[in-house]
Amino acid sequence: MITNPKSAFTRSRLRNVLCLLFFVAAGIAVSGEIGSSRAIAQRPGELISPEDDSWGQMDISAAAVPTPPPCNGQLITILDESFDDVTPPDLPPFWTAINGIDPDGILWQTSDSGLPRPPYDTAPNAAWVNDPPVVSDKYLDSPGFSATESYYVRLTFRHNFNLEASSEDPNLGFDGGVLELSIDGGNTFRDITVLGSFESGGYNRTIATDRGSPIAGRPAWSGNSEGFITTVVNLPPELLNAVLRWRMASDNTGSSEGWRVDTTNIVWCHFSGPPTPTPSPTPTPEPITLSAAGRKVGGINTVRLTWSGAMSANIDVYRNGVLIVTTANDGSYIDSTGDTDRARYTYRVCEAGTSTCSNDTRVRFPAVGE
Ligand SMILES: [Ca+2]
Ligand SMILES: [Ca+2]
Repeated sequence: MITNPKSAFTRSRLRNVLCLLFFVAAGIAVSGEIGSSRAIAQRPGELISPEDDSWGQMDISAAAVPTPPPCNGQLITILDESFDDVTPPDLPPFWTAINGIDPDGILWQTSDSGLPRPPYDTAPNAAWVNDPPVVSDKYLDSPGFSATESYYVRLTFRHNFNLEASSEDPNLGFDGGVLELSIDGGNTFRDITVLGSFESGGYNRTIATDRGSPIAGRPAWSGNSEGFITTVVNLPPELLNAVLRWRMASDNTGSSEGWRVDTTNIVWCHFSGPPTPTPSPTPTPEPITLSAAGRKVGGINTVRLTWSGAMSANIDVYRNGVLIVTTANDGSYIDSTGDTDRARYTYRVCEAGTSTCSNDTRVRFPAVGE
């Protein structure tokens, strides 16, 4: 069991150092000089046998990460942790467990057995914390990370929770988990929904306000997920010294099995060169369609024109190739030709002053009695 929570001062100073190391390691990994920024945890004097090396399993787990959105730039992985290279209860390097309220000395830790089942998403371990029958507030903090000049920063993780909740009200939780984000190196945290947003797998209940929970009244994961589920989070596109916190808070009575987190992954789509604008479809101009109907009005050949599709304010009306009027583009015009004899007319309308025109439409007036 990990005990002896570090003092805030030591933790803060340590985090700054570790953040720097993490960035350096991540940068090397990105540049391709080494294959991964992961390190196998090793206690002093402890040897790690080849059988304990689970690189193959890690590759499998990486394939399980949901496909990120298309990246019109350089896709960089800045966090990829499945907790499988350590011996429970140790956490991987740069991960921190802290109890804000600590009734039992049990911190977030890695686990390979027990409840809730299954014990991991990728074998053999997941991070886990208990759900005690008293008020507690337990934090699992990620390594620090940064992203800048990004199209998006996306977190995915898998988790399995069974935390005490109302059996009568499916929207009410008693003990719950929330995800928080710090953008100041771990000094202050806010709920992820304040700074980012859930793409999928977000909170499912609201924590009761009358049972002493440190997260009373907040949306949270609570109840029974019945196995591992996937949560996808859109993080802010600009992040400096960011830290994620999985926070389990329990109230003053009743317990359950706890919360497991596994297969955490953050990818960052970085600008590389000038952004290529998304090609927008070339607008297809709607054709101007014209129809015409003729009748005698007081013996005069009169034609009603109707059209659609013109985009201009005014319309030029041509009869037999001659501009007879420029009129409002209100969709219709009545042409009193002044003729009384048999006649044929060919009409066309155009957007005023342009050659963007309709089809030709013909109207025939027969001779009287014809
Ligand atoms: Ca795992
Ligand atoms: Ca409880």
